[in-house]
Amino acid sequence: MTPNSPAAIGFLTELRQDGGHVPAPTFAARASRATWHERTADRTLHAVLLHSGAPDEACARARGRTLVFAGELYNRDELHRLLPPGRALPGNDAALVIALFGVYDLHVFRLLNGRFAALVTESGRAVLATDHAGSVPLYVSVAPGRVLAATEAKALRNAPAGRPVPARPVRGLPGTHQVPAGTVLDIEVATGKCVPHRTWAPPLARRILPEEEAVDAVRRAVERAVRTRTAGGTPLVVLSGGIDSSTVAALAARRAARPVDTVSMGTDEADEFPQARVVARHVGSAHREITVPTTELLRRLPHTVWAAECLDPDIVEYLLPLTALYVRIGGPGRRVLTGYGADIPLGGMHRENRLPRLDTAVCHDMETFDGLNEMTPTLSAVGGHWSTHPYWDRDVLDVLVSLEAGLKHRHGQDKWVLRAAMSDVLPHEVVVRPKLGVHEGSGTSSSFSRLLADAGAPPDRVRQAKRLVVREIFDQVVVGGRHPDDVALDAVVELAASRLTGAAR
Ligand code: IOT
Ligand code: MG
Ligand code: MG
Repeated sequence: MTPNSPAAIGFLTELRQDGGHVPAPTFAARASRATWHERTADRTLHAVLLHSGAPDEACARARGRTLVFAGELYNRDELHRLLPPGRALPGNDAALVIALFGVYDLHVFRLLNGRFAALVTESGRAVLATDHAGSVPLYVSVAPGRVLAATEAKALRNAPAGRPVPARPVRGLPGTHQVPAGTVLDIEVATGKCVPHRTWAPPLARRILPEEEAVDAVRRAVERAVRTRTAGGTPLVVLSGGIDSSTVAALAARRAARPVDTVSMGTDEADEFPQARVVARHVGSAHREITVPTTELLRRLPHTVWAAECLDPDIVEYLLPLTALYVRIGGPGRRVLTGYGADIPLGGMHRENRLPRLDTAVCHDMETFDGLNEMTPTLSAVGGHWSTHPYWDRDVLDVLVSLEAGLKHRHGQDKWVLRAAMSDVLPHEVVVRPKLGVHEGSGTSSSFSRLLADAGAPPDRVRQAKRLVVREIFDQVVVGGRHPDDVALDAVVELAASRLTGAAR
């Protein structure tokens, strides 16, 4: 396994009682592929692994059980302590999980802090699991005697229609469902009967802490999340110069023997280059600036929807500049750290200083993130890179969500607790810099709006037009399996605009 990415970053698995074979899958993630085939008395397991050089390390067998594991763990040390004393420590995450499955059965997934999707199979049974945040999306199609699962919905587009399961249906793919975040599905293969178990839920209660204790808890949790994500290899931090990504860059730089790498994207219309430069200089990173022309940025819309399999136009606007950046990084596969997701538990998007509204926003966002796929590793994998998000580490998220709102907005500042935690690490101007969303700092929202306005979308219906564009692209690249380079974006935009003009009349 390279320190830059986990053994596998995605998979398709087909488990059957009667042989059969996997329909050749389509994936957006760019990685080497390996197939894995296993036949036992009562089943066949066929897997296609998206891997980074050592596919065998993504599969493990023990006591008649097989595990296929895409992603990585961030609490290995804690998990090692659960193994019987004297036992040799498992050499990889798959071996560790299967060893603990032997002890805890499906409850092992309550113990993991990680970024993963997994399948465990044993006689008559398939167990599918997502991490707490569903950050590696997992889709499933179940019929009696057959369970198909994949980390991209489009990989299941040729699956025979499956039966309903207690999970979210995927638009346009009958019988394909997305396994919820923080969930294990325990499936009886013969009947297709499927029982869900929640392994994580966002905290609903709020903790009252003295300022210092809260600041200290946040600092320690984020530090640990950055440390467990940067073991080996030089990380590359996607840096805007805002408090979230600057924190990640600074903490990564503090523990690294060599300077870390940072990269900042902008367009010909807008950038945050001066802000990012201040941070890069301060942390001593090898820094790069990448300017993406707006025409190229907008051309990446189909790639964004292809990678994230997301239907939400706001989320697509956040992910579009990042996708454009990931495909431009080039070179060998990198381990990318982001500050993505910090604004969700801290209420950073809401520019809201009234505490009830702030907590309402946090509750809403923590109830609705599932299925948006904004954390998916496929986004960076279209450029051949592995990405990971320290703020959505399970322990960081538990700390951040549960702080009472008055610690998130305090002394007239948003995200106060995080800013205070960084006050002795980052320059003052960075600590107090007001929030700017990636969709604003890159001019993405405005250029996407202009694209629709130019096509004739009524000014008050631009958001609806964006929704239609995203939906149409989804239907082409996910449901239809088309490559994003083959999407006629102009035609899609015109169609969306004309539908709304027609409706307005
Ligand atoms: P923002 O917080 O500005 O950016 C998210 C991350 O993207 C940053 O931490 C940084 O790592 C990277 N990034 C941003 N701008 C640049 C840039 N110019 N160059 C390089 N890297 C950059 C939207 C937002 O405001 O992004 N994301 C929010 C909210 C998500 C809402 N989701 C939800 N409600 N389910 C976030 O929390 O990240
Ligand atoms: Mg942010
Ligand atoms: Mg920002």
